[in-house]
Amino acid sequence: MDAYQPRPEHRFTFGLWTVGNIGRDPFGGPVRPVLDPLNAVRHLARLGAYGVSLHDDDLVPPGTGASDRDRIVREFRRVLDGEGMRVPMATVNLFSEPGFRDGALTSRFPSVRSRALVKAKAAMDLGVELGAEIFVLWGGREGTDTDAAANPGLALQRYRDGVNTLTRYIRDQRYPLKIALEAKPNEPRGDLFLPTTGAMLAFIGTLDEPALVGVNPEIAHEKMAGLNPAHTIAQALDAGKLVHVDLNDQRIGRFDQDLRFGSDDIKGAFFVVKALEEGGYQGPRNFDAHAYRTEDEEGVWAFARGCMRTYLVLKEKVARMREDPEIRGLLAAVERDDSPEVTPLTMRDEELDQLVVELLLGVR
Ligand code: GCO
Ligand code: MN
Ligand code: MN
Repeated sequence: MDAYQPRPEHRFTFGLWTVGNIGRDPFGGPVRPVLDPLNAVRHLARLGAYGVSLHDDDLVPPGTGASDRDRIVREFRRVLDGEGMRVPMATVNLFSEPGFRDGALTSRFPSVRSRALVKAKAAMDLGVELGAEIFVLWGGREGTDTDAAANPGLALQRYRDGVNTLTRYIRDQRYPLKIALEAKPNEPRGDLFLPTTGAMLAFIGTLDEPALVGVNPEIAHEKMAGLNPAHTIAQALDAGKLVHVDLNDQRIGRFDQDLRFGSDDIKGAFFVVKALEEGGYQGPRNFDAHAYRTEDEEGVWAFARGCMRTYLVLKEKVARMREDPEIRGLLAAVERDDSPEVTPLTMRDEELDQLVVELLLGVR
């Protein structure tokens, strides 16, 4: 059997919006046809995924009436069950509607804030109906393009009120949900509020129900902010707040590329997998990325296979790093901190790093 064949126990999930990405960008329209969510589920099941994640609008197009909504959800559940697929995470699109263009939960207009809460609650209902236990909140429009008319302090109070209302709803409905806050430094706004996972972790401490709220770090977003995603993951785990993770890749200094996991920075991806696997993370390994705009549907499935395979290859490398006698020896020397010396005499980082590089290059 192929050692890198994904299986449901690996808990790989894909956003419906990822494999369903139609290749639109700010300079060009769609290049791929719309992918039916039912086909996405069937295909991903065949590739060995555990499930899918979704925005409310990915499954139920905006403007759908109540009876059509119920029919769509019923049909989706039937196909999920038939394929043995799960929906561990649901989220809400609070960024596409024109009314959200200057913020949703943080909008200066009470009517927009109420609309955002109504939409978020309906997305929670949908998620719970599909078995989700994680509700991601990504505030794509919660930010500014200019600070001339902005009041970032007030915006944060509104953000807090919004999340507090949603945790109250979770309690009232007795939903088994946890909210996972996802940070991003910018795009689509010039600046987004709470731009890093670290900022989100601090914000959680100010909420009414911190126990119901954790984080969903995205690799690309941390890299956009110039940060080390493996360290972010370690911090979230240390805080007991790593509820979910969005895996992808990103070249520093670019727009939000949402590249196939490990396609750019293999060493960075390796340390991300190491942080997750050795840090005891139990949640879904969610891919939030999309195929290059050059690709047709075949390319989309090649992209999805690639994300999972690379994760499994790197997971094996993590195990090999743990077992490698030479690496172990060097690590043991470095990690011995009972030395009476004030400063250790040798670090051995050059040797150790070269061994890791050779492991990743496949010559060890
Ligand atoms: C992005 C975001 C989104 C969110 C998703 C969940 O592309 O910048 O990461 O993909 O993760 O919308 O709310
Ligand atoms: Mn994301
Ligand atoms: Mn992203």
